Amino acid sequence: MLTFSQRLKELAERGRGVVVLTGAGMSAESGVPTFRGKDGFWEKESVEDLATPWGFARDPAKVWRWYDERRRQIAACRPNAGHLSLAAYEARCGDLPLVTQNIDGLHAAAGSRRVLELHGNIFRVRCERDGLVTEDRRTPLPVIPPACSCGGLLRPDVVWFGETLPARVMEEATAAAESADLFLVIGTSSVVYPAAGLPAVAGAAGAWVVEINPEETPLSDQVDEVLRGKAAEVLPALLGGAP
Ligand code: BJW
Repeated sequence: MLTFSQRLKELAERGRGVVVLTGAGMSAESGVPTFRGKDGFWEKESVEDLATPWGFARDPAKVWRWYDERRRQIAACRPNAGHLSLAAYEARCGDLPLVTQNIDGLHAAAGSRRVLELHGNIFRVRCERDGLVTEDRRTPLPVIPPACSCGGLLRPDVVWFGETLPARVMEEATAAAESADLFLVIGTSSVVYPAAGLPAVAGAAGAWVVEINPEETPLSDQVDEVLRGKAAEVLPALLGGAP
């Protein structure tokens, strides 16, 4: 049985200064696999081969086959009750900065309007030669690896290890964390930086920091409150469900 502190209930009810950070666990109940843990990608796949710029330079077709399969899988997924709860809460509050490490687009699909995608989006491609970014939702892609009209190699418009995050998005996420009264950290293992540093930014600026996760993480003993449960169950109970 989940219980919420009085402070959390008041802050959630007030609905001002609420900021959200999500990770792969947010989409787990939609059917999108996570990265770490026993069923996570990194149990069976090599991070170095698939999620680094040097892995892509070595074998773009291998990386693209993996992304093509993930695009196919994600295209079949729908927002879950947690995504829908956040979108409905934003509609009631008027503003809800939603910082996400997820590349699946499910927050926008649920109707969230202020989504800050720290690690890009799997349905965008970027040309390695001219830098042009375009949306491409085709699954499967007709040719692997895909090429730009300029002849350059296309890559997924996502952020791999060793690459910097989009500067403006990171600035906006940091500013949101600094001004938060309530900071909800949902479904992330909190090991990948700089995203994993945002709860500390919010906490240092005075926010009540709450972790929502069925498992313990390195962040668990640094937050003000822990809600041990799944996002699709905890969020409707805390913020209300979708209308
Ligand atoms: C549920 C649930 C349910 C399950 N409900 N919850 C400082 C210190 C140390 C290292 C670094 C540092 N600063 C930078 C680094 C290096 C590196 C890093 O952090 N390394 C650490 C791993 C050690 N960071 C970077 O390289 C970043 N760039 C950067 O910092 O640039 C500056 C720089 C450049 C060069 C040198 C130094 C600095 C870039 C990071 C990019 C991460 N990219 C990926 C792939 C994105 C594209 C794609 O999806 O293909 O992003 S890796 C992967 O991890 C993905 C995720 O967004 C990210 C985080 O994972 P997440 O979301 O936390 O998922 P999981 O699977 O780990 O956890 C799921 C959680 O959900 C679990 O806790 C479950 O319990 C929970 N859960 N079911 C709620 N139903």
